[in-house]
Amino acid sequence: MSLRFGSRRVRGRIIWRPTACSNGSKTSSKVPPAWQTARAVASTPTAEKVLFPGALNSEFTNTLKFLTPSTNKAIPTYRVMDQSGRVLDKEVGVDTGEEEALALYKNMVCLSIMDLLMFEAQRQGRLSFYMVSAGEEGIAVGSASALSPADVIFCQYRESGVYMQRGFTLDDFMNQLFSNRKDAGLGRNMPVHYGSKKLNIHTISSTLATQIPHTAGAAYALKLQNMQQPDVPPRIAVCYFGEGAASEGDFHAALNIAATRQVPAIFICRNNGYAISTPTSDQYRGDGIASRGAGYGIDTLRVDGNDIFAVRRATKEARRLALENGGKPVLIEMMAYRVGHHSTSDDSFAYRQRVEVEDWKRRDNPITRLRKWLEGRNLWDEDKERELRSRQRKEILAAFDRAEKEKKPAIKHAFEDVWEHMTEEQKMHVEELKDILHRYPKEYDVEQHEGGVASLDELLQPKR
Ligand SMILES: Cc1ncc(C[n+]2csc(CCOP(=O)(O)OP(=O)(O)O)c2C)c(N)n1
Ligand SMILES: [Mg+2]
Repeated sequence: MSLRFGSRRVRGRIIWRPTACSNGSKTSSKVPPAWQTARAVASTPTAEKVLFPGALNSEFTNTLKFLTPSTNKAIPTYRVMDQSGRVLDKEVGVDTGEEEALALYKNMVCLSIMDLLMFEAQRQGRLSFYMVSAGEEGIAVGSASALSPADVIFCQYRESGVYMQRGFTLDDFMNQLFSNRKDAGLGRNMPVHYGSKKLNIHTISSTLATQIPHTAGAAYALKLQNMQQPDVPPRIAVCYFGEGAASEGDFHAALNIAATRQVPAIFICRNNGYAISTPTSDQYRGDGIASRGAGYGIDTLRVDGNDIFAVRRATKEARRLALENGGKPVLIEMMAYRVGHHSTSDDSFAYRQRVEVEDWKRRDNPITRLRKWLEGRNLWDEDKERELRSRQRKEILAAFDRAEKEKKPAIKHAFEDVWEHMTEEQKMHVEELKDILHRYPKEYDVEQHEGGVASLDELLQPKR
């Protein structure tokens, strides 16, 4: 059912309001939400509530009592199955078919094997950098499986499972990790900073939290597009970020504007307990990131990130809410301990005990939890597991070899796609680079780059 939007002009501003549903029923009889009426209210002398635009429906009280959040009960964590893979509410069950559950399981296993192999490859000096998602595979794979391929996604960096679930191939991963000529970014980004126009996933940026306001902006654009194209299925924007990134100002600005503009967006926070070496106890004093949603007037849920069925159902429901009445933002905090090091540049045992990590690994894991569920239905066994792992390993290593053998991108790409035409200053830089490469041939192996040094000459030729 799609909503059509009409508009009326109020004091020079256009206010969008729903006129009629496609099934013909009027929606204008509904009581408008408080934020729509806020600018008109005023307090009367006999009022029992503060009818002030800044604090709607606040009752007067003669009790002097500060809010003390530390005494509140913590926000609950939504689960569908327990640690043994048993479904908690048999009547509600899991809204995932057996084939689909098997596909999700295989993707999580593939991701975890790719992570292990790439981490090792970095240690061997064959890759410059890598980041694993160990323990957080269920969040990425599960949430991505609940979205529409047309939805627009912004990731942080620990969400390779989102790419995998959307169809990013092993070759796509490896070409980016090796920065070879087939890398869509032409070698201009660090490894793991994937992007895919085809899959509607924006390229990852190292600068923490910048993706959060980008999502709010994209969701606003989608809101307008959804209004203008009522016959096209509406889309949402989805943002992934860590609880550490939520300490940046960008997070607060983004959630606030998303709420005031009522944009169709899901903000998925992966709370894994650490921002590199900083534990959550040093990051905030409130009840996680979920408690902040209420402050912005945003529908919020906390979810067990080790439970892929809970992740999927929460994301599906969030998507439905995000498109309700023309759009609104939703915040989901997904809890899953970071069992791996932050990145290959980090040794987490310098700031946390080995036993802490081992405890978490033993306690819970999204892959073993789904495996238990599958085994409970005779859909999986040790032989299938061995066969899957051996096949995935071979496929990953084959893609790795192919990517490692590919030529590097042409050197000229380092200067392109910034200005439409080369600037005089850029031309000077190109000449300087050519000179250095010619003077120190033993220092720079330019032949591994497509076209060698000659590709730089193309930049200096006048464009026809
Ligand atoms: C603006 C900015 N500040 C600092 C950093 C360095 N940095 C990279 S990742 C990271 C921690 C982020 O933690 P979190 O958001 O919880 O994600 P996680 O790594 O736990 O998945 C920091 C501080 C950065 N990349 N950008
Ligand atoms: Mg974190």
